[in-house]
Order: sequence, then C-alpha cells, then structure tokens
Amino acid sequence: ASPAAATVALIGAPTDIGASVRGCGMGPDALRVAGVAESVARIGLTVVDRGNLAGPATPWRTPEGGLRHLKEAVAWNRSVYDAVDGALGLGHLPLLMGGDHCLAVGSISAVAWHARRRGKKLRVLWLDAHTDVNTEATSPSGNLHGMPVACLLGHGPAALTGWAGTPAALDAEALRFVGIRSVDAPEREAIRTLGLTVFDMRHIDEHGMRTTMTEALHGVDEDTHLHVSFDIDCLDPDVAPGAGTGVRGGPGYREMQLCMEMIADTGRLGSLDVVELNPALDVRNRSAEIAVELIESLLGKSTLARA
Ligand code: NNH
Ligand code: MN
Ligand code: MN
Ligand code: MN
Repeated sequence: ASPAAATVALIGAPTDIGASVRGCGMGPDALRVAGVAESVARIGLTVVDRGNLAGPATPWRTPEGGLRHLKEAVAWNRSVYDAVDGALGLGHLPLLMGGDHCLAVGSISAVAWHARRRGKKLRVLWLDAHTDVNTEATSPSGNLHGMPVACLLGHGPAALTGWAGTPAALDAEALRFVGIRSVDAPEREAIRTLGLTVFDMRHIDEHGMRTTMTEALHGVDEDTHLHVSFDIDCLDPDVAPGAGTGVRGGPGYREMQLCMEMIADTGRLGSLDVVELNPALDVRNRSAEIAVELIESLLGKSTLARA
C-alpha cells in the first residue's frame, strides 16, 4: 500500500553530535549516492530533496553532567524540528536522513505536535538494537543518541524535553520497539517502570517477524499517524556493517524487509527517520544501498501486485 502522503521530503542532517563513533554525519550523502531519491521516484511518489541542514561541528568534548554536546545537539534538533514541521505542514512525508539517533527528538516532537493538532493517534515504531531510553543519570556514555526515547517521554535533559508543547511528546503506549538486543541495566528498569512494549530478538526468534509486526501494528487505523524511527544498527552487523555500534544477533535482510513490507501494508506511514548509517565503517556503500532498498519496501514497493 502507498504511504499516507504522495510526496516524500528528503531532509539531510549531517551530524554525529550524539554518537559514540564518528562518521554518521556522512549518512545523508551516502543515501543519496545509493539512489534514495531515484528509488522513491521509481515507486511513483514525488520526491523533493531539501538538501542538508546546517549546524555546529562536533567538538568531541568529554561529557559534562552526564551529557556530551548538549548545546550543539539542541541546535541540530531545532533545525530538524523546523524542517520536519515544514514538511508535515505541506502535507509531505518527511524522511529524515541522519545523522545520529538523537535527532529523533526534533523529528518525533514535530510529528507529535502535528498529530495532536490534527486529532490523530500516534504510533511510533522504534527499530533498533537498543532502546535509547537512558538519561543523563543512567547513561554509561553521556552520548545523546542513547537518550532520545527518554527525552520524548519527558525524562531526559530539560533542554531536550517538552518540544511538542506538552511535558512529554509521547505517551509510553504510543511506542513499540522491534529488534532490541542491547539494553543497559538502568534501561531495563525504565522499560519496566514506564511500561514500554519491547519486542526483543528473542521474541522475534520465538514468534517470527510476521507475528511480531502484527502485534506491533495492532490498533493502527485510519486515524493513526505512523512514524518509523529506523536505526541502521537494528540490522545484523553482518548484513549492514555501516553502523557505529553494531550488536550481533539482529534481523537479517529478508526479515527486516518483511518488517518494512508489513508497515507499508497499513498505508498509514506518515514520517520516517533513517539514522546512524556510518559510511566510514561501511563496505562499498553496501549498508546505504540496503537502507535504500528497505526504504523502498517501507514506501510500498512489493514483488507482486497485492490486494
Ligand atoms: N545504550 C548505549 C548508550 O546509551 C548505546 C546506545 N547506542 C546506540 N543506540 N547506538 O541506538 O550509550
Ligand atoms: Mn541502536
Ligand atoms: Mn538508536
Ligand atoms: Mn544506534
């Protein structure tokens, strides 16, 4: 099925400001080189490439108060918020090309604001090896890419919370995690106390991706804005080596593609983040090409015509 909008707006955010490993700032151009615009156009959607946002360089300082590069990350997220807000205002489907995952704060805050204003329910699928629900008090690293979920739930650093006009951009019940296999001890506690719904790799092993996605998409209907936050490290590192924090034991290519195809089938996809692609670690842009193929599936490409 087609996504909720006929025009896809590509938004590049070339920064590694929240990451632990440098290089994901080159993600947007790697996706362009892999043909993201041409691929989306081939599906029959209109594409507008808004180019790359500008923002502060990564100073690579040590964390202060449990946080690394907070001021710079706020600046990047502000630009992302404005760009995503602008695309949604035009009725487009924003495709945020990161950049690291801390940018989901700006992206999803804008999405949440629009969804609320239009009286839509929001469902966010967090496709990731990690749950990214650390705060400055719990993070082992101080890297903000491990905290966007906490921020969106109103628990992160104050400068990155409350961006959707409410203390929390998201309710815990709006979120579904898929592909999880690395959770820090305090995150495990947060998952329990916040009541987060996590489909970890063991769940996918035992029930399969098909059942898992049926569960993750349960309740998505005509009134739902569906957002996908796709961290490239969700994929198994043997499949996608171009990610800074690969964790063995992730979904393979076909498994991930089925996940994307089932999301497409809802016809409710309204916005997308593709983050943490690190061309400095990639092999001949293979991970970028795979990301583009998965984006095609997410936007409705299928092998056969389906009812
Ligand atoms: N949980 C770790 C941290 O907070 C690693 C997070 N890294 C990610 N998340 N790449 O997707 O530092
Ligand atoms: Mn991850
Ligand atoms: Mn992540
Ligand atoms: Mn990541």
